[in-house]
Amino acid sequence: MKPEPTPQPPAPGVVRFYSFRPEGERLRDDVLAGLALPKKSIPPKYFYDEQGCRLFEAICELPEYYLTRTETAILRGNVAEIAQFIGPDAELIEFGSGVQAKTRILIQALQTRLYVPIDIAIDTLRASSNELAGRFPWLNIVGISADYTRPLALPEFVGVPIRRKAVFFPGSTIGNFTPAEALFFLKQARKTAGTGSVLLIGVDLKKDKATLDAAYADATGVTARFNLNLLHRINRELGADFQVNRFRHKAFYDPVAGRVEMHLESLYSQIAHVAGQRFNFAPGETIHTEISCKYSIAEFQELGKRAGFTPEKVWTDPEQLFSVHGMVAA
Ligand code: AVI
Repeated sequence: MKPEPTPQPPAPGVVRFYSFRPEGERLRDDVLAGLALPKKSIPPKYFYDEQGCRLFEAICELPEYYLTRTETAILRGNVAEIAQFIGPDAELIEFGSGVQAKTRILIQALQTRLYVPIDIAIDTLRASSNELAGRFPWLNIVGISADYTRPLALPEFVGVPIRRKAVFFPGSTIGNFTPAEALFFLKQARKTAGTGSVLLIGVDLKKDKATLDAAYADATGVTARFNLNLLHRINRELGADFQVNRFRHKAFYDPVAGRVEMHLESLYSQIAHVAGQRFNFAPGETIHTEISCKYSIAEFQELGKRAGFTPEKVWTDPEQLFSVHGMVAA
């Protein structure tokens, strides 16, 4: 679907929103289809209701979850070079914008005039866009509430001088796709942004199992609450009757596959009803809720090339925990 062309973005300080949520989000269909599979699974995009967004923000502050603070430090420490790589007068498009904390670093350095955040979680999108509008009075913001895992045509804007589009996809959210889905997503992003546009993307690096296991199963149980909140959400929104305390959070790094897997494990033999359908669970049976793929720098550059990008820059931290890639759409 293509939104109505917008001849003028809103005046700076005013946030305009488009919402594609009704078409984009299909919780009921996806949950029923996922639970009917021989290996039950639910897409991770459904973690992010209001409570899920709050829990994810809490995860980002955890000592074990090194991803957020490391990526933020990489962006801060290299911001001048990153701004040079992106160039002046870029339209900044952000996929999965969330709380937009890292974006502030870029907007400040680039003096961005047009920012287009895209996120499925409309409440977070609204709150953080309004906050950003107050912070950067010169900034035009057009928020788009949409499922960006599906093809999306962005509105074209006139009235703000734009030399190129810059797609920002931080947080290693790309890791929540399988490599095949990631390739598809990158091809889409390349098409959306067009030839000559740039991609700035945060990618978590492969590392030892102990660090990754701890990052996804923290000592205080915040990640467990984040995972289990999915069942609460399904109970609330689909009138389901999951007994949430009869499931447990399970997360582990598989070094062969190069990915973390997150599951909800049934502790007993039990039954749950969702939207009038009945689902049986054996003890130890799991609902697979997320993958978080980890890449070496070379592996991710290869993926970028296959999607039509030329890898130009990579910024990392001294411990080589995380990478930020700068690529140009060929
Ligand atoms: C959003 N995404 C990149 C997070 C990750 O690390 O895969 C989601 C997450 N799941 C558990 N902890 C964090």
